[in-house]
Amino acid sequence: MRLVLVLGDQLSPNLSALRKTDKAKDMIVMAEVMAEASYVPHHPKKIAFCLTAMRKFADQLRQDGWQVAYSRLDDPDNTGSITGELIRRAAETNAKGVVYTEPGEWRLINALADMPLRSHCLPDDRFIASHAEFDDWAKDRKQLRMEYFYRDMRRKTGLLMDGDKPEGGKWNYDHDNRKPAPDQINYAGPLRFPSDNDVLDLVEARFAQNFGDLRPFWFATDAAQAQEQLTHWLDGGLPEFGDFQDAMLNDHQFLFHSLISFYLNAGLLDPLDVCKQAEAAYRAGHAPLNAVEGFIRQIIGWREYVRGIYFREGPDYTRRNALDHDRSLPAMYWGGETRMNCMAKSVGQTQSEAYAHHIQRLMVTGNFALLAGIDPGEVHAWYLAVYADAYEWVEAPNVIGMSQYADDGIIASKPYISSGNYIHKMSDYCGSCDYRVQDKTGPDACPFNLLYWHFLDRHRDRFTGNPRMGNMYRVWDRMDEARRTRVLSEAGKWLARLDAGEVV
Ligand code: FAD
Ligand code: DLZ
Ligand code: SF4
Repeated sequence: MRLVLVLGDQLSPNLSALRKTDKAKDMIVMAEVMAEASYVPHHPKKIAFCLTAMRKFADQLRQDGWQVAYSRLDDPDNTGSITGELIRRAAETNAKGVVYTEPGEWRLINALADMPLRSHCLPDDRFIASHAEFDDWAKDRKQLRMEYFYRDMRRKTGLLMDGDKPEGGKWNYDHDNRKPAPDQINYAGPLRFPSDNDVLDLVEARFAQNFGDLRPFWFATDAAQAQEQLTHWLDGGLPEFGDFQDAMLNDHQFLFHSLISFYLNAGLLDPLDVCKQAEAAYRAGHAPLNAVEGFIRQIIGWREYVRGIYFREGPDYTRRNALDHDRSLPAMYWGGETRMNCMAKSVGQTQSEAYAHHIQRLMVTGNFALLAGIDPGEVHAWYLAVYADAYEWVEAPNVIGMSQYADDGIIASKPYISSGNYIHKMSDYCGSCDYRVQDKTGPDACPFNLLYWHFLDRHRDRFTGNPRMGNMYRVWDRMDEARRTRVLSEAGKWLARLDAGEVV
């Protein structure tokens, strides 16, 4: 008899470890453990989601005829870690060894490899590209641009292909996207599902100090519910997803986003199947090509690409800090007061929902951290904790690479920075902010306006030769010297007030 480990983000009936073992002989081990629930202070909704979905999946496996040894977080014999639970179960059953599917974090990959039990690690093949395929694509390339990888994934899957040509003649329709928010939103947002109150009580008792609201809990927690959410969104959200993908509104947290990343990453939805359903909506004339191509690109392009980078770059990736940023993460990231409405709104919905959409993560909280020079390791730990879809394989490349440029440009060809103008264009945040987005200097100047130039000035040596940034430096250099001095001095003073813990 062998043990078969199933982790909290491996809740897929077609998991390689389940395919390669025998329900008549082998025994599944699933374990709620403090080590996983506390390696960062996860948002309570994230913990509740994971534990509820694990319990339901264990029930489903039992119904399918598997023997499941399931440890609950409050079981008195619980050793507190995945490896501890495997060792305990092996001693109880005399198992010959452990079979598992590769975890999504180096931390756990290394812990399992060091375990004093015979073990067999199988590839996680719930992705379109294997590690070998990605590495093969990446080798000998000077730049690892997602767009080219994505085209290969389109060819490989046949999604939105017209023979060997891209559907509609172009690979990428982003040009038609990125519109500011519409006046009216005719999509009600994600479905809300009933919660497991035993799990909520457990999480409340143990993780009351963690940042984030546990209740109301509304996530899907099994594959059928996740599919319900997907169908609901394909019907109501997909048609306008492309147009308004980058928009942000005070009163609409979800806009036209799919809210399926939690479910995809936990294994409740299969990425290829999701994309096929989106393509079918396009072929049936229900959704336009720019929306469907944009959505499919996020999944078979970005999602696969960041995974490839995480595994290719190795365990030290999360410690990179190419720009030597060392400011501590300000209290406003943990709900502390701020006069910046865009930050307050993005952090506020993170606190209530364990969710913010891509542009809030990239161009508000991420942009601010980069401009203010916050330690990328602290930024990474924050994102890993507060979002219910965060596992290191997908979170770290997005934060360390795309958002903080801490990997020195492996993912981003230039830093994702902007002044307040971009946020103003894409949202209605500035209208209800204490700062004035039009003001470039002065007591009410938008901090993004000041910090944008401060960032460019302090990293001049590194970025001045970047062809995509030449324009920014030319604009800066054309300003008269007195103005430049004033901007830098006000930015420095603003940062000093931030460091002093003032409400800024
Ligand atoms: P939609 O906007 O509806 O997009 C559809 C799907 O595309 C998502 O569900 C997701 O699976 C995929 N996707 C889109 N963009 C990306 C991307 N850049 N990388 C990987 N997949 C993508 N995504 C996570 O799943 N986990 C994270 O921890 C995470 N951290 C992020 C941190 C930063 C700084 C940034 C900029 C992005 C991060 N993302 C992360 C990517 C993206 O923000 C989320 O996938 C998306 O907001 C999830 O919401 P949704 O399901 O409504 O997505
Ligand atoms: C995120 C998470 C949490 C909160 N709790 C558990 C748990 O108790 N047991 C478990 O098996 N997995 C949990 N997870 C998911 C793991 O952290 C995840 O499998 C690894 O980080 C690898 O991606
Ligand atoms: Fe954010 Fe500046 Fe707009 Fe205020 S004015 S919401 S700080 S971009």
